[in-house]
Amino acid sequence: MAEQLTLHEDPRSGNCYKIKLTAALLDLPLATRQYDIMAGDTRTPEFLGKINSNGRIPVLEIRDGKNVRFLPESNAACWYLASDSDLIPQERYAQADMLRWMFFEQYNHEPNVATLRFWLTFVGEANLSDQQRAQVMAKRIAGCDALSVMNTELAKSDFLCGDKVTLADIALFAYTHVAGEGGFKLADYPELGPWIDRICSLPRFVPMT
Ligand SMILES: N[C@@H](CCC(=O)N[C@@H](CS)C(=O)NCC(=O)O)C(=O)O
Repeated sequence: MAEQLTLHEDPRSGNCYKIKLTAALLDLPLATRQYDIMAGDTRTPEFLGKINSNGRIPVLEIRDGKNVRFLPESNAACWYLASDSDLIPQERYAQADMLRWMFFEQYNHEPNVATLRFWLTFVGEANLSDQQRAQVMAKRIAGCDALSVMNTELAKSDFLCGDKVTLADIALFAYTHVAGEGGFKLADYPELGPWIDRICSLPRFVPMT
């Protein structure tokens, strides 16, 4: 790629890590610019006006000469980096199946597993608002359901879409391997540990900082 790529990130975020892992596996150079989401760095007028009107990281900055574009949403950024690579299957059904897992990640997994990790590890249980506290049990149940679905499917194949790693695995690995930080017991899902080990063993794998 001729462009220069910069990830606007908070290193504690699994959504940002997905993009760093995708770039690393593909050996793509990726600069980073760091923000502290807990200090409101992504809610400034400058960030909202120029980088992401949705006030969130990750955002992939794609600079091609004078042309600069900002791409928010972790899975869209992973797709951008991985286009034409082996991380996206070419066959029509396989590609749609991979997208199915990426939508599952955003709807069933991340809002539960990642949110509980954020609340318990970074905000702290004692600092939760009453509204957040009231949601913990529902998010725990929904997060366990999502891990259970993955466990069922990973009993059938090494990776989520068959015998090769795809963006589906990267998207779901990001918050699954640190689900313990949200109070989830990974040992309850016996297929997840070996899957995590398979991803950690990939050439050029980088850990989450
Ligand atoms: N669906 C988005 C979620 C982005 C998101 O929730 N980002 C969080 C950090 S992981 C954030 O920037 N929070 C700061 C805020 O909401 O002010 C994605 O996959 O990129």
